[in-house]
Amino acid sequence: MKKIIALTLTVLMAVSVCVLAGCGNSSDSKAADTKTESKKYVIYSDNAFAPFEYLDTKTKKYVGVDMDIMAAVAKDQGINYEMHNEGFDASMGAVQAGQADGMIAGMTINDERKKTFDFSAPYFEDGQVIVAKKGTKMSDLKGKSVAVKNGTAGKDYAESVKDKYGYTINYYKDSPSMYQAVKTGVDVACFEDFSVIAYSIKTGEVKLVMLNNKPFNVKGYGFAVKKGQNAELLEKFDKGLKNIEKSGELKKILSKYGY
Ligand code: ASN
Repeated sequence: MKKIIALTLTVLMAVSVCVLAGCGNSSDSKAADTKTESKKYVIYSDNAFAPFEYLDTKTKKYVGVDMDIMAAVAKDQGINYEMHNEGFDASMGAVQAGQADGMIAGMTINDERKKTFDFSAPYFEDGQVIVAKKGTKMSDLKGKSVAVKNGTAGKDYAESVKDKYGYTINYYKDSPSMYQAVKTGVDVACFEDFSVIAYSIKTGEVKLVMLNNKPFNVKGYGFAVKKGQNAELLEKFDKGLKNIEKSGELKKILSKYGY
């Protein structure tokens, strides 16, 4: 009996070591496999951030400005890649953990992020706005809670002016969860990138209004890799971006989504 227990324990330990070490064909090993010539880069993105990346319910594929830019740059530079739309905070985590080689997710380039990421040249500019139900005033935020999305520039901004407006903060994993919290009255307002909420308001997807029409903290959006890693990929992205800017393709992509 003792022997059986010992054997079972040995097998279980071997299995868990294998799981921890990523034996077999785990996708984690893909990003680490940098040596091969035809390397397939693993790129992460947000999953509900229209018009930059969102699920096309008809084709069941992720579409949007970022998806098109990545495809166009990859075509121009011969970059072999696979896209994982896992959410914004998850993308930043995957890049930092080395599970992803890069991310394109309407990502705001700022000094804080430059400590841990290297960015491409900017391909778009945007800042944040406060979004609430029609009729809400800024003074209504006092003593209430607001919604932010984990890891975002909107979250950072909300935290920085929290005391000025006197609200508490609830954290959500994606933009639709934030909007829902505001619609149902769990939170009085949320913080979102101007172009993104403007797009969803225009399409009728979100029936909320902006409390400020001029976005705060307007900055560029860039493609990102982990600081000091994947310099070759970043260089290719920048070259490709320049080429699609010159050829007019970037303009075409942006105008396809209303810009
Ligand atoms: N602009 C947002 C940020 O950089 C990106 C996002 O929410 N997908 O924080």
